[in-house]
Amino acid sequence: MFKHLSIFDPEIAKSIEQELTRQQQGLEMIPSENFTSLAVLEALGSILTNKYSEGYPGKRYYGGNQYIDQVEELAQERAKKLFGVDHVNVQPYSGSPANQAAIFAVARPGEKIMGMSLLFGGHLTHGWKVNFSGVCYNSVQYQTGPNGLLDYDELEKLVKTEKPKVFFCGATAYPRLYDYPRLAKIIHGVDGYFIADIAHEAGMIAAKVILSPVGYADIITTTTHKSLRGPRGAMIMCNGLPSHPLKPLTAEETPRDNLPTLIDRAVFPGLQGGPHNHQTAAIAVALAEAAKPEFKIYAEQILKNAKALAASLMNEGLKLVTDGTDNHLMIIDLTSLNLGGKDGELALEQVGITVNKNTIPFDHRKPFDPSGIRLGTPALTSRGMKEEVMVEIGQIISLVLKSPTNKSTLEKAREQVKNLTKQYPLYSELN
Ligand code: DSN
Repeated sequence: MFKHLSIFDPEIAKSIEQELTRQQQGLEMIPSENFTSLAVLEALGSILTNKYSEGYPGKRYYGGNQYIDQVEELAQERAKKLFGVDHVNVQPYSGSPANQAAIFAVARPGEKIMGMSLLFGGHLTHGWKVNFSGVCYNSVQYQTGPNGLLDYDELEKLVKTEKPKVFFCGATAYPRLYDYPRLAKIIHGVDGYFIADIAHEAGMIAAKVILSPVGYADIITTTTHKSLRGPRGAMIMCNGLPSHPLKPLTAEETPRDNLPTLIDRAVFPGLQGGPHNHQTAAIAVALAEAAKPEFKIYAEQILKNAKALAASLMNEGLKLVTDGTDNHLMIIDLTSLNLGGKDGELALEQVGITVNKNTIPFDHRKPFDPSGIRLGTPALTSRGMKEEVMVEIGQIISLVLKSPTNKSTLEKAREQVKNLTKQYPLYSELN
């Protein structure tokens, strides 16, 4: 697979080759993972990694950036068109730095931020106590109701009482869609900034198969490597036009009218140094792919597959948090199987199905061995799998979770997984 690497560093080459085989011969069901195209991989592995370019197109602190400017401008323009926003910053190294920059753009350390608790499906960077967002800011966390659903009336009461400067919606483990218009009304009612973190749903939003927060949220953050199917990376989007990103606002310029400038300044020089230009190029390629009609079909199929998988798991008698899904992911509640998430994850891994253990709402177990399993369909859909395969996978998962130590069940399941992966080959060009 590698002409140079296998000679210079056979150990690393071997690990990459082993990981390729693992991806090819298993079912990748972690809902935040996906398989990029070879075009994205080529841009990511390019010589653009060699260049420093602190600043923004046309305003760099280093010489020799004429081609880097072209790349970054293409990425910006493609993202603006795809998501229908006025301004995009494509430089955040990944989702966590993007969220850090989004908060830093509008709130000073010590000010109040609000986000969904990690234990209820929220993200670390939305104010969790050990993360910078919970340590450096005054964080108030919200949670779902006992049924796993957001209770918008309760949320409204909490926002009115707490009056956060920044409110995050978006999660890593919430299987339903968000009511962005209602959230905007609630948060703007207390003059807060509404940040929508669409990392998980970005592909479906880009393809316009689910509601977009554009026009409701003040700031939108996203990673680029989940359902959007690009390289690891992130973007921050908003409306309005930047003045000069590297100069402070004048006394007449209000923050709310200058979000593009504040965001750009928060990313660089606020938090980051030189952008990762190889990553920016790969993001640009992924954005071009996401603008194609085929991508809309892909995004629709992710949702159809998730519905089919959820129905299959429930038909087999498994309990799902919120009893189903509206997006690309679902969480199996293992409580009635008398099985922990850690052992469930391990049993599935043994048969070639990769998922992750996850807390369920009001979980009585510890986060490192919680009561749930989180799984989703973006990566399987990239392999071309459709609803009938999801039904079969749901049956396999159910059998394994019901008999996680039964050797013959596991062997049979491993065979079925192998057969499926042979029918839907992945990255054959790389072998
Ligand atoms: N780690 C990501 C996920 O798995 O959802 C979120 O950042």
